[in-house]
Amino acid sequence: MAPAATSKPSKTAELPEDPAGRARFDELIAADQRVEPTDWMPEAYRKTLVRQVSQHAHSEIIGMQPEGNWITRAPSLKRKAILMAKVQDEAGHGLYLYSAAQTLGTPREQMTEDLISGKAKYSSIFNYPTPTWADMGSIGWLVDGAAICNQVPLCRASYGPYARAMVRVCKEESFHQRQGFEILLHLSRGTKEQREMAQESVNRWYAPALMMFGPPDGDSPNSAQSMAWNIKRFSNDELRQRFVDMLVPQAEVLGLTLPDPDLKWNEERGHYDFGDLDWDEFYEVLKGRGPANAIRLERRRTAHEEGAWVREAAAAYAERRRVAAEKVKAA
Ligand code: FAQ
Repeated sequence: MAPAATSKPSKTAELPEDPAGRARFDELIAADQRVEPTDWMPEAYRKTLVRQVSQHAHSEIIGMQPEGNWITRAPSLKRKAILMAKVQDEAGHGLYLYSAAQTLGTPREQMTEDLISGKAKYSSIFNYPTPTWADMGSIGWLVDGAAICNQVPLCRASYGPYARAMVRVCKEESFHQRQGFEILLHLSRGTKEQREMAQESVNRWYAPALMMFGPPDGDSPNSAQSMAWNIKRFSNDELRQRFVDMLVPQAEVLGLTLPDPDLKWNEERGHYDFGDLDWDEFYEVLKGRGPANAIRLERRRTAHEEGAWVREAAAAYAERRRVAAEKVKAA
């Protein structure tokens, strides 16, 4: 079908090469400075950012579900209030990130459509179920912990709106990680059943949390270019190693075991060695065949449909204000 006569060209359509803009972009990257939305940027840079930032936003939004599942069942009023605040924070992170992605010219509606149609990716970790309260501890300690490791370097990402969003997100994730650690500490110092519940949960979340950093460097098609553009500052394996090194002493404080028989200090490397991960499982989850992929997407679709009236009401209100403001101007 021919496009409607009124349809505007997409803002993301290929921009013509601009030699002066290109030179300025190269200078900014070489000087490790920030690229801003009004700067000329290569289409491939824009596309990479839209890909990463929108996936990141989707992860925050889908990431509300595994914990949202426990809000009505939290073991005390205090725990419930903390969990609600945490889940709301994740919604906020999603919104900052969608806003950052929108500055690259991709409409929010498009990103939402890509998510609910199953076209877009979001973090593999949110396709695992949360059958026990201890999972709230593991998500905070391991999932937010991995998110912080990954995101602190992103505060220095070359694209300004993404980097600035990350600063606030990291502050909040840091609180999230501590509350998860505290839940596990409480359980591990509790009854035998509580200790067992904490250990069983860590056993399930440990390997998927390590996979959050993405495939091994040799199988990571995007890393080299993203690092050359100062979007990523460390490779997937470097960050994974940093995370494992951080977890081991924390697990000792918790009195819990990390489920990896190959985990051992390597004096020569000055790092912990750790066992291979099941990358077949990772790719299955990416293909939509993880334990909770279908449930997560179905829930998101339903929430989107049920929220249609809110979007319509907000748009109608904005239109009313616009008309009123125009009347005042004309008077
Ligand atoms: N899950 O070439 P690479 C959070 C894909 S937020 C799914 O290495 P790249 C907060 C990747 O997209 C967690 N897909 O890719 C929270 C690519 O596919 P594509 C989210 C993955 O971009 C806590 C392909 O594999 N954080 O947890 C994953 O250089 C608690 C090849 O990979 C971010 O998004 C994965 N784990 O590096 C919320 C951080 N890994 O796109 C609620 C920002 C890789 O070519 C509760 N993102 N893939 O089709 C990044 O740092 C990067 O994008 C990586 C992947 C490191 C995730």
